[in-house]
Amino acid sequence: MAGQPKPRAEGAPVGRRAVLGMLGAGAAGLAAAPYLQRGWEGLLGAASQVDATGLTGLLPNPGGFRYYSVVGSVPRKDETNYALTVGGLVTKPKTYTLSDLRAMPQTRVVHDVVCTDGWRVDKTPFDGVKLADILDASGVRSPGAAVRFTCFDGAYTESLTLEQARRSDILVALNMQDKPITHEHGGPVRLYVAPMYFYKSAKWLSGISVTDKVVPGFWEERGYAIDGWLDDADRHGEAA
Ligand SMILES: Nc1nc2c(c(=O)[nH]1)N[C@H]1C(S)=C(S)[C@@H](COP(=O)(O)O)O[C@H]1N2
Ligand SMILES: [Mo]
Repeated sequence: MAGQPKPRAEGAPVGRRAVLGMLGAGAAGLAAAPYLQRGWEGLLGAASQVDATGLTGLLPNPGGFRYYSVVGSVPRKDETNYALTVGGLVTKPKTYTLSDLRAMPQTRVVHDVVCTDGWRVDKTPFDGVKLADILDASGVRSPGAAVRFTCFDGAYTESLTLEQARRSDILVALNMQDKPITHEHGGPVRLYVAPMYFYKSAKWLSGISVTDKVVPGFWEERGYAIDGWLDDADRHGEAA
């Protein structure tokens, strides 16, 4: 004879098994939604976006980052196949491999990472090549006034004015927290725009194109501000 399921007392703590079940169901429910499909970070990325309990924050998720992607899967790139193309309104279009970028002078920027969703990671070190150096190497030509970034996820885009792009706290970043940027964080190469909200920092960077005016990026076409300045940013100077 089948026993009656026992009603759970109101306010009783949700068991560990139930929490794991919810996380599993949440991740499975995201099958058609944007998330990364591989690895622990990918699973956390998926779970954290459907987790109303906040309990994914208790799983080992070092440093408090959330993992975002607007597409379901992104090709992996490494030293054998990574390429960054620089073109548009420049005199010398160029393509950089990962080792080309590693051989250039490296700059370190330490700043707080802040997402518009409300999470932040204070004093995060990034290292890489100054975007300004890459623009100088290709020579911006008239009427170049803005920079557009594309990503090898095939969907995300970002943009900056040329004046912003020449700041010394904006990097074509290779390292984050003193380690090569992982695939989940947009590696091997992502943009890091220290004085602005993290949505400006395009992951999986594949292209830099100088344009005559600012072309709104992925989120900016969906309502985000084109200028993503953080509250403490010195808008005309350098790193705050
Ligand atoms: N290609 C790409 N870049 C992106 C995004 C994205 O979905 N795709 N999300 C942006 C947003 S909103 C944030 S907060 C950060 C998240 O970076 P993380 O996944 O390394 O934490 O990446 C930004 N760059
Ligand atoms: Mo974000």
